[in-house]
Amino acid sequence: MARRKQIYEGKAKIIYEGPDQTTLIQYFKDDATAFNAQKKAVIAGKGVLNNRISAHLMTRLESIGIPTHFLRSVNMREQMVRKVEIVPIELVIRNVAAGSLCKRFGVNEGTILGRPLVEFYYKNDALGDPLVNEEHIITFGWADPYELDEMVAMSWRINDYLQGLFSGIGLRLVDLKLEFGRIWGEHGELYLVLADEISPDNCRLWDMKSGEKLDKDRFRFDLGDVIEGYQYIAEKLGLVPPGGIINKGGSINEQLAETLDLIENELARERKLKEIKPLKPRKI
Ligand code: ADP
Ligand code: AIR
Ligand code: ASP
Repeated sequence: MARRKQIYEGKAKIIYEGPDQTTLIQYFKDDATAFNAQKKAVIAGKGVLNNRISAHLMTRLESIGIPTHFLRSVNMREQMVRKVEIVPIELVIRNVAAGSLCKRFGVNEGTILGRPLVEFYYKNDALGDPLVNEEHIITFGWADPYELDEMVAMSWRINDYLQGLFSGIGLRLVDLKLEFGRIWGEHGELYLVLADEISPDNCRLWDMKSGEKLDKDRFRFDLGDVIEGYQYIAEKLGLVPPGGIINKGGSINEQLAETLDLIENELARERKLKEIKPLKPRKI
């Protein structure tokens, strides 16, 4: 097989060129980082689970009309996505107080927020992804007002839908981080799509009954059983059989992991991949 060109290596994923100019391959690594990469580890099997979870959630979001970059699963660690120009904003939407919100404002962890709280962070590792507001975003040209409105509207829908989806399987969606990207159509029209990933690396999920944390906070705060938390989420979503695909000690049942991707691709084929609803033309 011809060697693929690596375009970028990030903290959790590697991006390779795709089969054509408009696509990329996202490879999900087992690497985990936290606190702006000050804390690092390898969590065996994390990439496989995040690839599966993100493919599934993106597919579900497409089914309710949210345009995403996801095209199809390739293998247990890789998925084909549309190449986008990433909007350099990390949009965080919170339902329950946790993490940096508690630290910054002295709110008790677990406080239910009266309404989902949207925050923006400037995606810049060197600056530690600082919290910013709409004025910063517009003034510095990271996104225009129209794009910002569209991203916020999409985030509310995504959050509402995922909150319902997770509560149906006994999990509380505490918060999640979203990234969006731009694609230009044949006639120069702009499309905004959900990009990157949705996985326990970038959302918080607590068991509704026990309150147990199941996401990357297990790694951030040394709670132990990190992969077990991710696997539990995948199991609840029906993506891995009971007992999971990752055994104690981190060995992956590779055969099982590969066949699971075939199922996801059947789902992807059912979707009309080209159907992205055009946005209104931008005013220049
Ligand atoms: P980081 O860059 O923060 O270390 P990752 O390791 O997850 O993060 O690397 C994936 C990178 O690819 C991220 O910077 C993300 O913004 C970018 N990305 C995600 N989806 C796409 C896409 N469809 N097209 C182009 N870039 C993307
Ligand atoms: N997040 C933010 N930057 C990187 C990530 N992964 C996610 C966290 C959490 C939410 O955004 O995983 O789900 C809010 O994070 P914090 O640290 O601001 O409370
Ligand atoms: N992924 C980011 C980092 O490596 C933030 C985090 O998840 O805590 O620092």
